[in-house]
Amino acid sequence: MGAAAVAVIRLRNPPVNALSLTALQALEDGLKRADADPSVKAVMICGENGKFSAGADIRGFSSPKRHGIALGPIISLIEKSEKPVVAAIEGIALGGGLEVALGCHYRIAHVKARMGLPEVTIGLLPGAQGTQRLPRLIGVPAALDIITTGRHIPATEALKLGLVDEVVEENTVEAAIRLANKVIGQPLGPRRLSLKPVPKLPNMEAFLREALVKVKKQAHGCLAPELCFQAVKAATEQTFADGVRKEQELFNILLTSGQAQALQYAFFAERAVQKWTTPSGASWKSASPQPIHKAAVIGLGTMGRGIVTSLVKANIPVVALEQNLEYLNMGRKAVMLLLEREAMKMEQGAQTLRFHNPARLQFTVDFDVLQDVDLVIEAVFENMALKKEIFQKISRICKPGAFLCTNTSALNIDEIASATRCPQQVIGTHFFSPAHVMRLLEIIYGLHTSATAIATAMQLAKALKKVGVVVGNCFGFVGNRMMFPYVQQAVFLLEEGSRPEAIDQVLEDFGFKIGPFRMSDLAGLDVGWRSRKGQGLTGASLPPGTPARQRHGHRYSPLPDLLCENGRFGQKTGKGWYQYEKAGGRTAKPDPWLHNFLAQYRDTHHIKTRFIDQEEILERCLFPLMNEGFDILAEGIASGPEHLDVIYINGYGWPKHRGGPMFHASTIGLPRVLAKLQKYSEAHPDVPGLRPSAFLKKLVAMGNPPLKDWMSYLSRQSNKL
Ligand code: 3H9
Repeated sequence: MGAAAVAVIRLRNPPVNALSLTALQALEDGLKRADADPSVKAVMICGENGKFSAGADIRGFSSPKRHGIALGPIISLIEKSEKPVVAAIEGIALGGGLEVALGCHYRIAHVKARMGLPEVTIGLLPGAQGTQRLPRLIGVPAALDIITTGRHIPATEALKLGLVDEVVEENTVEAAIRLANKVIGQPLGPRRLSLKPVPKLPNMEAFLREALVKVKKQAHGCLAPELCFQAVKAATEQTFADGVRKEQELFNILLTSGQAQALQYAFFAERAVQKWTTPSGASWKSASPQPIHKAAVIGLGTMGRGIVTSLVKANIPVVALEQNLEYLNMGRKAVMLLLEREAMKMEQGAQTLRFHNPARLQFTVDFDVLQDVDLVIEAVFENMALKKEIFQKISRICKPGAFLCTNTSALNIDEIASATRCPQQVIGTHFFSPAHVMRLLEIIYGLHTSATAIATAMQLAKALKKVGVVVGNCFGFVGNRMMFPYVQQAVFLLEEGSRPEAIDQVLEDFGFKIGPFRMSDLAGLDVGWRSRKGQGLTGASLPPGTPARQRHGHRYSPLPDLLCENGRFGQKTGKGWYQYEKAGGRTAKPDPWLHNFLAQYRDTHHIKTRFIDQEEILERCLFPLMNEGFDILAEGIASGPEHLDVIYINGYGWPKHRGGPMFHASTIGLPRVLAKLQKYSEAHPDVPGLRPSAFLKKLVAMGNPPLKDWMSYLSRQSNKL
């Protein structure tokens, strides 16, 4: 605390000044001392290290000695102070941090500061009176938006909304002290938000009704947004004190809902995967990334276009290369369109100029232009021979030390690297479509990939505002490998009597943004068909006499192949597992043709149709996906269950409030997952994906340990070998 008329209280708990029990205690002590000291005429609260505060300590919510709830009374204490209290917001003021600032009588923010109430994203609501103060300060529509989305508000927007009183470009703390000195002696009543009425709207009821519909629609089964809504609604109907009681009641429901645990697990999982390691001992600790001053993308199909857009948005100069002028011009047009759309979404429309700067985005058909780039991302279609040809070429042309990345969803990184003179520079970077939107980047190291290449790819992910997850090299890597048995089961369920719309509905009710059949129609059935033809599972290379529903002694469903033979490729042809209004249409409608086709198919193959209930649909689809995950962990393809979960949440539309497939398995309980897999496997002995993983069995035998301990059982096992 300073000796002058203005007492300074500095929140200090590195790295983000989270409001731990100790930090809260220090805040309370500081306030009481300032109050008791007659020489103190005003108080200024700021954060250490250029950050106000990231809010309550999230780890505290899962500890048995939960303390977060104590923040509310401290904020009341701030507001009740007879001496003016000014918040100096630098860096971030999030969650409980912003709630502290809302308790202050004045708020000054640095122009680069960001504010928000992101509790909803970790399954909670602002539980320190924020749902009652914010609507009083900025009105119900803006408060509802901030609280139900959790988005971060830049200081300039905060000023427009009236969330802060002033924005400064220079020293925020000094400006706050100046303001504190200025307001000494002025009446504080009008500055106490709890005493203000919530600004009225002419049509409040109708507004709230519509807002609720919107909030529910976007929640996909997540509870927190709706309860955030209820808390704000309470502010419009009740006194401040009653509203606070309602807020606490709703907060406690969320805290014990299970969804908050899942979302908080996902928050920490996303951070844990940044600390990557490989079985050979390479790790984030010892490896340093190389700077990427210039990158190149080869192939301007759907993936390449998205990747170029992503690089330009990250302000990395890019060379975009195609095999001929016709494809180049098509690619250029598409990229420009994407960039214009992105520029419109961004704050400053002027960004467009930067996108069009030819020195930063160059289109070419000349491989020699790649001589000076630091990193190349090859994004041609999935064909090993073509990829090898390209890698051989670029390893000759690019400067030594350039990183050679391949965007593949399944192909062997080592085989691609074998075509080069520098396999240590080769790495897989699996983007997800649309690549400028989807957050996941699966980063695949091969046998020879250097630790520097991995660190550089991780750094690239960060620059592109994506989550990089480092995984080993196997067919389909982590994401698609776990997806195969899921999709396979969905099709088997159709054979046995279900319908695409029934299966999609169950998985969408579970929380997936889109069910497997709608997804397949969107992605195009022809993609998998081409791959299966390549693998000799269907088409001309299938040996004569192969049974229709069996391959290599295992159950196989030819249904997707038959749909393709009928020209049903999904949305692009207007027909797939569903029918659409036209080719390229997006509204899926159940198709009587398909139902009829399925009935005939079952007759032909003497399959007795049976009713399949929701529980079986869910378990048959999800349990084999998790089962594959246990195999992946046992093989060392990923270094922990968090990796699989981060991949599924960010790349496959897995509902975040269910924490990811491995977290979900842990909440169901591994003994139950195992028992169900055993049951289904006995009923379908010809389906290897249903056979329980040895690692899953081991974990059950070891007494179903918590997820954070799973990997220790694996290392003990391998140590013994
Ligand atoms: C709340 O406030 C409830 C209230 O309403 C009151 C209820 C009564 N707690 O992300 P980073 C750690 S709920 C504990 O890598 P960045 C993080 O794990 C809270 N730890 O950096 C990491 O640790 P490590 C509402 C936290 O610069 C390190 O700090 N607030 C917390 O990319 C650095 O983090 C939120 O939801 C925390 N609150 O991003 C804000 N925050 O180094 C959550 C961070 O060991 N936080 N850590 O891996 C964020 O959104 C980002 O961390 C932030 C910084 C934007 C702050």
